[in-house]
Amino acid sequence: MSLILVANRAPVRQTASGWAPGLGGLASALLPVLEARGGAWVAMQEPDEDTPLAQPYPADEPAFAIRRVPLEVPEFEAFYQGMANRVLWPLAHYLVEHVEPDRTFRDAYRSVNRRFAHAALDLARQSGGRPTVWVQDYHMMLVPEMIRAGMPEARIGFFWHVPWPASEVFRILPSARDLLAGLLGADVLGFHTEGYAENFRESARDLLGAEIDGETVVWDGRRVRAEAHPIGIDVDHFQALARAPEAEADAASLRRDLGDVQIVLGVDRLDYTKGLLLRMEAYERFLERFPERHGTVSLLQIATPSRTGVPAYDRLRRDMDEASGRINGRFAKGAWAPVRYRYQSFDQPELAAFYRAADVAFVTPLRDGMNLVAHEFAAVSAASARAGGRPGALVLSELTGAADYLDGALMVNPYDADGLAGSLATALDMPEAERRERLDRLATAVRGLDVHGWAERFLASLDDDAA
Ligand code: GDG
Repeated sequence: MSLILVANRAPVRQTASGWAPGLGGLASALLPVLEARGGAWVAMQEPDEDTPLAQPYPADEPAFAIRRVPLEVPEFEAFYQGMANRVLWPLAHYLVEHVEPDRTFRDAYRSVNRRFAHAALDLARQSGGRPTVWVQDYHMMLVPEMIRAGMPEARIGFFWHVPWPASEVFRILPSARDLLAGLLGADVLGFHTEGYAENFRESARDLLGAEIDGETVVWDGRRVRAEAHPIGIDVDHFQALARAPEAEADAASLRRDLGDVQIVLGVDRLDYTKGLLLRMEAYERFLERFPERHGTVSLLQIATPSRTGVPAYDRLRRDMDEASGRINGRFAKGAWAPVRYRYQSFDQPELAAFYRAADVAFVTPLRDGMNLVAHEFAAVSAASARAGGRPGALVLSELTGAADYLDGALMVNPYDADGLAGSLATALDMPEAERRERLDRLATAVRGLDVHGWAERFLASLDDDAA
């Protein structure tokens, strides 16, 4: 059975030696599925992007096709930077002060969603039989209903990668009802946690008057299941990176560079949902409260550039420069820098070396659908500890999806700067036996959520539903 995927981004990237799989979890989860089943992936083409509109992949022995939907500058700005990044993203994360509803955004969102739906329908008609279409994330909320209208017999799945907020928050959106109706064109809707699925069902009940029957939303004569399907990482891939000799050498040289300190690590896209400023404040509080620790610990914060050109992101970049400069200005002494802040991206082997070198991963988003950095750290640190490396400890925000699953982490409230400072001290002092015991539990949890199982389980549920 062939599969048509619809997602904002394509699963491949251009490298010096040709096309290669994308680096994200979505690409690594879904490429093997598409390679096995055949089909197509529909993605956007940004205005300045020079990629083929139709691309068989891989070029030598094509298993599926990539189809791009080209966007003009005004469309890209209103649909992607506007509706997706300035309305839906902050709303899903309860950061209502960042939500900027705008009629132009809403119109562009509908027309771009329609173009994606048309591309998917075109491919579905060519494929013959009863196609399965799997739509991804908050950029594409109207696509399920549009595909259903063009092809009522299609099997349609949708996966929502961010939190689904409480119904009372979702209803703030002027287009809330239209967006819900758009999603309810699907047969199965997947979320990272049962809590998000429940919030979705309540939104459908409160705003559309839908009936709820267990996990099923009954509306407009159709039954739509809203289920938890937690995503994970490609565990074998990360553990292989962890055990590579380069990771060991890079981790050792990083430790030498930072001096004889314990390393607290943050790895995030530079995004206001990740709790970076409050994390810096908490770390400052920690340095105030525990002067005896000066010179013994450094916070290595990697912030990957993201959504540049959106004002809130540009502002956060300036605020983070200011916060890291302030803390170093207050506390640095001799060769010791309390904060090592790097605003840049790294490749995955380099990230694995950071995870391996870290004594504590400080993962404190204000909200996060899942948070894969926590999974990656746990997988790498556990593999490295088994191979004789130092076991790390995970401090994790209880407002992430990952907190539902990652038994073994120290849970924190990311808004509580004093609590964060105290938990950081506890994590740094944690005896080795406890670190190992917690890492074992974390590694088991992360293995159980491996991303390949995620895709298989979701598609199996969709097949069952529409059988
Ligand atoms: C969304 C949801 C949900 C980061 N810096 C670099 C780099 N990364 C990679 C990490 C990780 C990924 O980016 C980030 O994933 P997260 O899950 O932590 O966060 P979002 O990007 O916000 O993802 C989230 C996810 O979708 C999946 O459903 O978990 O809640 O917000 O894989 O390693 N990768 C490379 N260089 C970097 O500098 N190569």
